[in-house]
Amino acid sequence: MAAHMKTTIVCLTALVLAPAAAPAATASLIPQPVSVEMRPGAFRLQAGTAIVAPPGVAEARQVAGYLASVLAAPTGWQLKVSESTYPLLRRNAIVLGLSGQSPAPVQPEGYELVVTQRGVRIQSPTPAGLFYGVQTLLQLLPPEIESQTRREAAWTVPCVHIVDYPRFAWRGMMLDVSRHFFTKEFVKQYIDRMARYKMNVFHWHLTDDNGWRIEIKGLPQLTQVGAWRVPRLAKWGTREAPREGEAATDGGFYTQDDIREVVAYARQRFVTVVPEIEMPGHSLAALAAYPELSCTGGPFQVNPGSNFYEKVDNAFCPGNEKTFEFIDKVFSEVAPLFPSEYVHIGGDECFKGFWKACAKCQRRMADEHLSNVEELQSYLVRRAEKILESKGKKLIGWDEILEGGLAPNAAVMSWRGMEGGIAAAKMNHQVVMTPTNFVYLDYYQGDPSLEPSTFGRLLLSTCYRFEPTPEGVDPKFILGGQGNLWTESVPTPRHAEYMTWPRGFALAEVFWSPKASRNWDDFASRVEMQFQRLDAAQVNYARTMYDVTLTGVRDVAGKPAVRMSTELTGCDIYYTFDGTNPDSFTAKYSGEPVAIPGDASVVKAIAWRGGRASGRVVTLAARDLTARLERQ
Ligand code: TNX
Repeated sequence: MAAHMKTTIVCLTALVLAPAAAPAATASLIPQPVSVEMRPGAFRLQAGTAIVAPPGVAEARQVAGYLASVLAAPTGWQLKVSESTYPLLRRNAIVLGLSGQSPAPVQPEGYELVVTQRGVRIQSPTPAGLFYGVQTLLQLLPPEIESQTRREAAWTVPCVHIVDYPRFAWRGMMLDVSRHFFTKEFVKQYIDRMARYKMNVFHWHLTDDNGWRIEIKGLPQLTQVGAWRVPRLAKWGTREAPREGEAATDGGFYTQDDIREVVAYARQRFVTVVPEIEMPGHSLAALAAYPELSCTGGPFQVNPGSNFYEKVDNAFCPGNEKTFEFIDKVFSEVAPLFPSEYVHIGGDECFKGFWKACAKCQRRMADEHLSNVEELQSYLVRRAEKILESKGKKLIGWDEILEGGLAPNAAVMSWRGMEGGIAAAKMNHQVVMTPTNFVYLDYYQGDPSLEPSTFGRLLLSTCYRFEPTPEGVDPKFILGGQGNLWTESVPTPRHAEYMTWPRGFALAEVFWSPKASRNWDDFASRVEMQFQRLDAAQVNYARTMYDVTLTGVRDVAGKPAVRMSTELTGCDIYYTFDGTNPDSFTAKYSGEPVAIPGDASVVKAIAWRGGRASGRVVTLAARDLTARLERQ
């Protein structure tokens, strides 16, 4: 690689030494590229700028078309796309080149981007690499480039030489469309946004207790019944169960044409769509449609977010052959819809209590010499693997699939920490790391008193510390990682965006950039620049990194006290205990926990940065803080 790069640099020296105009600007890119060398001057995009694709490669031509269409909305220019071989730069053109034609980094998905005052060149061994080079180029243009409508801006790109390639092959985002349904239009927007940060796997959680979302033509009840539930708004888990005769009006599903449309859209952005069909647990919606596949026989209703777990049977019966006929039918239709080599079968949190009391399950366990219900789940997963393999697919599942013995070729998605992933990798199985404490995008990202109700806690800075490759494991088994957006408490597209960004930025950088280049302060300042882009794109995001976090502690005398912290460095924190709003004239936090005065009913705090209020006032009842303290 090093020698190869040297040749590249020598070849390009003549180009990059274009006459100096302005001093070298800085770039604010996410994910941070492997190497960025800023040069003086800038390239000015104009109505007459040409986009040149290498001849005869449909996917590369399509990348050129993608670039032209993104640029068209904000600039109002329809840049011409042509095919031609240009070994080096062409004046006033953005030239995309596939290597073989000229030097470029050899990593698949890698690219080299050269911007001079004369023109832009992106080269890569693959069309995917060209696409990533295009993303970097877009981020070098002003934020207005993200706008869907015509904007006035100086469309310039600073001169730069970038060499870049990803750290991990699996750079995923998961969206749960069962707990709340999201339209195909939103799903496409979600995929477009993740692709802009060079993520490449969209894990589509299509089925669960609260809705079956994919049309299966041979099993029409799955969507006629399983896609709909009674409408509810209350906090998830506390919702009223369906009333007798109440109409199930809330929900939706994707037709197979919708699925093909989304898959094609993702493919144009080099994103692989991995479908998840949950089994044996988390299957109440399917059982509402086909109750004969359960141990108890039903009838069942699609769950609207009420508390039912362990009280209502929500697992397929592995003692019943009909279950396997069902799985075969579903996969026969699912497999050809998705080009992905993997199909996700879920496998998590299966309550097996009903299996213990089921005669068919007991018979199956005796016949197959299975000594416990975990092995019975493994029996089902192994058969699911065989079915998938007969349709040309590999199986991936949540780490519970390890419990009764791992299916021979299964890949494991580790969510209950990293342990499942470590165990699987040690058995030479492929692993995707998605531990709750680093990647669960449904968790609180700021103080719960300021945020819409959910559970857990995952700060942006914690996401950024995620390290997918554990010590003592051969890295070749770690495919990569993934952010998971579960949607029990995410009812709308705007809120899905709010939960995803900026934590998705942190994960994008963890999955793509060299481990050694991670730098929180630098990342945080790049996040601020990306906010301008999200504003221009009208994508929602959370500004929680500007807020104060309050933690209940005990001071040296054992009295209740409060610790105040911010994720951003360079902040001052101001607070009050008398109910008035804090600002830079009230008490300043020294860094040491402050004792809570005995008669104070409320603590309020705000961070200041650069002479201004940085975020929101956090207000907590003193007794809530003490309660938090008791829980710790
Ligand atoms: C656990 S992660 C689940 C999901 C929930 C999520 C909420 C996993 C495989 N199972 O069903 O939505 O927690 O954070």
